[in-house]
Amino acid sequence: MSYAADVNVCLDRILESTDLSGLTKKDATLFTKRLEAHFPSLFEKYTYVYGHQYDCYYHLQKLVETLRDGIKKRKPALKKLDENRLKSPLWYRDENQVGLACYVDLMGPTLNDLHKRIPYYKALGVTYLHLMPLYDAPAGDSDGGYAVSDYRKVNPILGTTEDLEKLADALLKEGINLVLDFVFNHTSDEHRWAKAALEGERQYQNYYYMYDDRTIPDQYEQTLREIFPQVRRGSFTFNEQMQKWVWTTFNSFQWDLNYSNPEVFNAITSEMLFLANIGSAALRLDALAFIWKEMGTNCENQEKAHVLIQAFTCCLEIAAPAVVFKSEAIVHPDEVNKYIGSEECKLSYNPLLMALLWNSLATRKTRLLTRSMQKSFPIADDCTWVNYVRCHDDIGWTFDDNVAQELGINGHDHRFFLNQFFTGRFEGSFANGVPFAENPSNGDCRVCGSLASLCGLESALQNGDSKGVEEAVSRMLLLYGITFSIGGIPLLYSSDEIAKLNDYSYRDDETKQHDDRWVNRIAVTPEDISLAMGEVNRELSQQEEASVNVFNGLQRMLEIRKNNAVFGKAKTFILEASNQHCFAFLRENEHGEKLLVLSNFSEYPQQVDGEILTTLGRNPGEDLLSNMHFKGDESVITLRPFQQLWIKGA
Ligand code: OTU
Repeated sequence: MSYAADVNVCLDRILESTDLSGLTKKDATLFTKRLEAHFPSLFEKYTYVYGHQYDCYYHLQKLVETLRDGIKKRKPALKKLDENRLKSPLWYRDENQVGLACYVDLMGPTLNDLHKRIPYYKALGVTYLHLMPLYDAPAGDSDGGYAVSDYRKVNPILGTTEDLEKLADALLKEGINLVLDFVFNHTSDEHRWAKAALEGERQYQNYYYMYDDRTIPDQYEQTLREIFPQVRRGSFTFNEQMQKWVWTTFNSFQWDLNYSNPEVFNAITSEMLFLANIGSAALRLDALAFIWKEMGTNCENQEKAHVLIQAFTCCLEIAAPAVVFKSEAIVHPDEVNKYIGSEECKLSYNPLLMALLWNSLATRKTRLLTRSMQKSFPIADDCTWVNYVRCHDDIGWTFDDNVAQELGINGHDHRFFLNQFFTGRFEGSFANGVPFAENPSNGDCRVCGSLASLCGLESALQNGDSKGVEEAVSRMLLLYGITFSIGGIPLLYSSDEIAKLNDYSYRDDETKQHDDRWVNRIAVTPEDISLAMGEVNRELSQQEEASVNVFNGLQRMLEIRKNNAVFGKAKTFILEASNQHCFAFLRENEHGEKLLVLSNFSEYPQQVDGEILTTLGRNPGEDLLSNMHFKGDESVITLRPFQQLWIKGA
């Protein structure tokens, strides 16, 4: 019997014994149709990972029931959205898209308060709102919400699940998509599965990785990387109550889920569909690189991690096709790209661009940025980057050492330099960053800090250096300007859009002081918002003025982006700028529209050979940012310090 026939027989059998009587006739038809289309692929992935287990088909049957329940609970409005998205699936490549990531408590403080912030989101043109993890979590330290105790319950401090659904509806009416975290590599040690495990229930102990002694943990640890070495060495935590070692890649209270157990896959799928059914347009796959463990490897980016994510994608396609995955793989660039694809994650953070934008600010050079983007920026046409400059985490220097080597840069030494530079230890540095996760064994570290503080605003204000303030503002606009124009969804990180400085108050908070990432998790108050929206009529301080200038600058650029299709579905070609301080790329869409972006990363004027204008064809047009016109016969183009040009072909 052929393989295809096998799958069909399997589906027929499953359907025979699946009760669809709880579904409306329409839903039952829809469900069967979608299963016919996507079950073969789901079957292939699922049996690839679990096929050797005697009860694989039992779990597959259960999974189909979970998907059925997902469809059953999906609201009519979301089913309508499914239909529309299936008709025009590439919404995320639109020039209209602008993202914002924020913490509910730091901008609310509750979900209900966020309704009042919608005008602010609209002023920035936000269409994609990522609310940082808002689920029930342990009191005190919960890794900023990334230790989830209940996926179906909103943290009571922030509101209720009904509040969240109401907000999702209100946002959708304003054309803003809600994006939620799917923290599926681990749960908190207070999740009901963990609690049952603590009570000694074998079934739930098998939801996690648990060992009676150090034999196996020691073997694994020979090849594992330590993620938070400043708080806890190694990747396992001894639990007194169970007398077992538990796998905890991150903090001791975050227990890694055991995906070699199909029951875990099914259970978490049910949680995932709950989040999809709240009305989220995209799910951020937190720490997805870690979900599969393989002895003798670093247990990151394993093949079966990919297969599992593909299986989850099949589940979405069957039960909630409007929802797409966003990959959060902050790993080697080649590995980042492997998560991107229509069968896996349609969206992905772009950590390489992020890290190298900072690198170019520090070195004033663009060779590594140019070479790396030439190699890694191209991805499938039906997928997109989410381009960001800062986020709630630290900055890790995730460039490819081989690419650096080709340019004569030693990766290890260069990372050391970048850490020194951004923590302000390097003489002449403008940055006020804070070291994070310093590894006592090898001296490795990463860097935290707000956009403004890392761009030099903090030190310039302290020194009363107005030129420094101006430069800091220009740096911020330069970095964001590239994320707005290079191709993908630009993602603002809330509080950076108004250039807020590092917030050191976490050092007085016992639950936060050990985790320096809190320095860049900063409140945006109603006063900040009034200031940004131009509602404050008094003389502004130097800092307030910088804040307004950044906000206005970003707003203007985003407006231009929205009004020019070439920022949306268009190819990106990374060019050689003929000046080591400048970065250049060309966008071109299927209608022949072109845009040439030129950026100067140094504090001195720089010239680029006018030849580059020929990439725009015969009639180079005007710079959309300054309205300066180009004839095309210019022998050089001069850029002011930190200037960026968006030259649109005529
Ligand atoms: C993510 O980051 C979150 O963004 C963090 O805030 C969480 O603490 C963590 O997961 C655990 O939930 O190690 O330093 O891609 O770089 O997933 C941040 C690999 C992290 C990791 C990333 C992780």
